[in-house]
Amino acid sequence: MDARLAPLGLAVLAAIVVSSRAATAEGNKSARASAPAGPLAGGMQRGPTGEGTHQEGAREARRNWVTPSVVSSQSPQEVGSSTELPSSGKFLIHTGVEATFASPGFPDDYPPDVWTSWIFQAKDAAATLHVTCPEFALGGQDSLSLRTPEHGRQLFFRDNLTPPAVSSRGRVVAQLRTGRRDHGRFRCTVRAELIREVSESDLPAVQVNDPLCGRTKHTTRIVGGEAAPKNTYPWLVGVTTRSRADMFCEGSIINERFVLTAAHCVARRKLWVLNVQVRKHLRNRDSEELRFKVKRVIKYPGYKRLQDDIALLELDGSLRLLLHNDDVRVRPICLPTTACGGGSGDACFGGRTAVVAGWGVNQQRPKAYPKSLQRVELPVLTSEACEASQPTVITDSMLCTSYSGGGRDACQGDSGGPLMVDTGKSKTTLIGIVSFGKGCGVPEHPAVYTRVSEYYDWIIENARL
Ligand code: 4AZ
Repeated sequence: MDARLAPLGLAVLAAIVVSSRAATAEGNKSARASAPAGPLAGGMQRGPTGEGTHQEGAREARRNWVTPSVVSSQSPQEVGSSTELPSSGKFLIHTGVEATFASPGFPDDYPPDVWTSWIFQAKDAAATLHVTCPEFALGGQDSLSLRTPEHGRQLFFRDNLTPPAVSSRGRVVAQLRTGRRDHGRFRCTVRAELIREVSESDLPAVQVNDPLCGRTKHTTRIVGGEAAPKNTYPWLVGVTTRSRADMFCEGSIINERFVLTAAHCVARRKLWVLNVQVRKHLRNRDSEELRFKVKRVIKYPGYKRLQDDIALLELDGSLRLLLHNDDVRVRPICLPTTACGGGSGDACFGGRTAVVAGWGVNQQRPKAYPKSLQRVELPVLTSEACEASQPTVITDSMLCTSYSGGGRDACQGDSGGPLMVDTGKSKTTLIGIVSFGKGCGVPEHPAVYTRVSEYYDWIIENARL
């Protein structure tokens, strides 16, 4: 059982790059002209506060070695435009700038016995440095090392499967060390970007029938009852109590704050025990699920037993960030905007094939619950066929499905869940809410749903953000 509430803010640390790349041909040209020329140029000056022993210094001088400690003692050069950097040095990279550093002599091979170093720091302490090396062809045992506070020192050799790359909020120290007989070359870029977390107020509200609605990466069409692939119905939620890992009903996300379900699911429940499970696939504990408390239950005013079986659940939290984060596990479903009015027009969906999905029982006796979300494809009856089939009064605000041979149906535990049709352009629309039926899968007893199209105005009025 897992009744912990996931902190929404943490779950959706959407990142937006606010810097822009400032690489211009002009910038490159002028920087190239001003950069010191030749191998190791710019890397040989040793500052007065240079670290290391006198002996070490002599050896470095002899071999043209520029160790990180040598570079560390230098005062940093500001890099304010995209440029090619000298083959050693200490650099402060301005936000939005992408600079290049390469092995001495690049594009020719470096000479033997090289030790050279670069230290990069972002000018803005909040920026992140990204180093990537699109050209990387070292010789023998030669290595490029990249050191960051986050990941320590990483060594890259000739045989590395992927080219060197690191990102860091702190400084990046790069070192090239080569052998006496080896040769090769590399070219890397270093880029400073300001990454900040998006807050909800930066993003537009997600209203009913938002352009995001009803979209799913998977096709929603199926034949026969079966387990639904993960993320097929990202609007589908579990309606449960805070102490349960599974659910007693389903619901559908319709905007950033509201879930549509059946009134009979929540009519006799205490508000403070209700939970909504988002990103759910497994019926029981699912590590990807997010739970929300429910702030308000709005039952349709006319709700009475089987009549007007529809309710809105207002979540105690917003899905806005999750929805804008392009998380394929969370989406609102589209709602039909045209009332059927009891006729047989397109708006009534008679004869259409719809899909119902839920975690309800696969079998009534003995009761067998599925492990994961199930779905089944069912024909929608015309209003006349629906009315004729039921012993109870069927109103224009209800809708029926019935599979001719029986055996396919919504069942106990599927209540509140969505009956959906494909409305083209890879969109899915909620046409019914699982409400009731006599038994399950009995050919003469269709399943009855609340006809969502007849409640559009009430939904819009009550699911206001
Ligand atoms: C139920 O108890 C239920 N066959 C839902 C749908 C149907 C029957 C029962 C329709 O939640």
